[in-house]
Amino acid sequence: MGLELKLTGFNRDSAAAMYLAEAGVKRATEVIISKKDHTMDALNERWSCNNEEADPLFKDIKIGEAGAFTVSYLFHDKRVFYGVQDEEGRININNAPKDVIARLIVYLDPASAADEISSNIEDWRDPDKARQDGSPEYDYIDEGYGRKDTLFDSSDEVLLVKGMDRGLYDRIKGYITVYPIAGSGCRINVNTAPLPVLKALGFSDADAGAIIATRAGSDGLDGTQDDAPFMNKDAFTTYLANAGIALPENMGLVSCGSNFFRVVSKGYASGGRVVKTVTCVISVTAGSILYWNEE
Ligand SMILES: [Ca+2]
Ligand SMILES: [Ca+2]
Repeated sequence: MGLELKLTGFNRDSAAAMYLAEAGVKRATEVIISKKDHTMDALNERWSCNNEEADPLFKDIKIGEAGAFTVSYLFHDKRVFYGVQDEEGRININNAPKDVIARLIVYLDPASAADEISSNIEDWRDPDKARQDGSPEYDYIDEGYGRKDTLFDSSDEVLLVKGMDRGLYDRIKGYITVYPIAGSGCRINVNTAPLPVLKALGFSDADAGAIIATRAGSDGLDGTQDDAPFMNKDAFTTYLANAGIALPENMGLVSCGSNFFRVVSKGYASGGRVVKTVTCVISVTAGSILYWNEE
């Protein structure tokens, strides 16, 4: 009887933690959807890196007696940002050109066979069965499964691709996305993209560093009041010219705003002893949820 009561209590707390996490998703979705104009999205806006002291939105938000939620993410410099992540600060492995993926891999793991692995990623996702030079795509007979020849449904699916191992995947997973899976192509928001993603666009180390230093403002930190984001692609192009930075090979992918955002919301019930996490990816243009995961 005692055990049964305990289990019932645990189930109740689990359900409460899940509802709290969902409340965080609802809050985050409202904040990002209520921003109507996404021609420019920057890291110092309230959806991305909110000032929780002045305007509590995402950090340890208490809901009655049930518990609390927190919507946050670890920025690549290890600071915790309270808000939503820009999915277009990542590289879309479904739509990015092969050379962009190759540059990301070689930057994050210089010892890897980046060219071959990125070719294998392209072979995996494209419908044809031969490379441009006419050579056959890898057949995966030894692995015991077939090559997909269609788009990735999730990032970890890339682990099935020849040459991709857990070590390399762990290095790149924070910089890749599969959303949008089809349709709108690949865009990279230079206001939110971290250094490895700017490198993947074709910028040098020094130029990628200069871009971040410019957008981050005088304190040198992304996501603070003094940030100076690029207002649109023309402004970015003008900045590059004035700074003497050559246009990168993949300039066509550059954008300054985003349509896709990732929410990671944690619900805490029973004094924080029971935690549930909801991760979702939303399209602000379609107003729809592309991905939803509860754990
Ligand atoms: Ca193929
Ligand atoms: Ca700043």
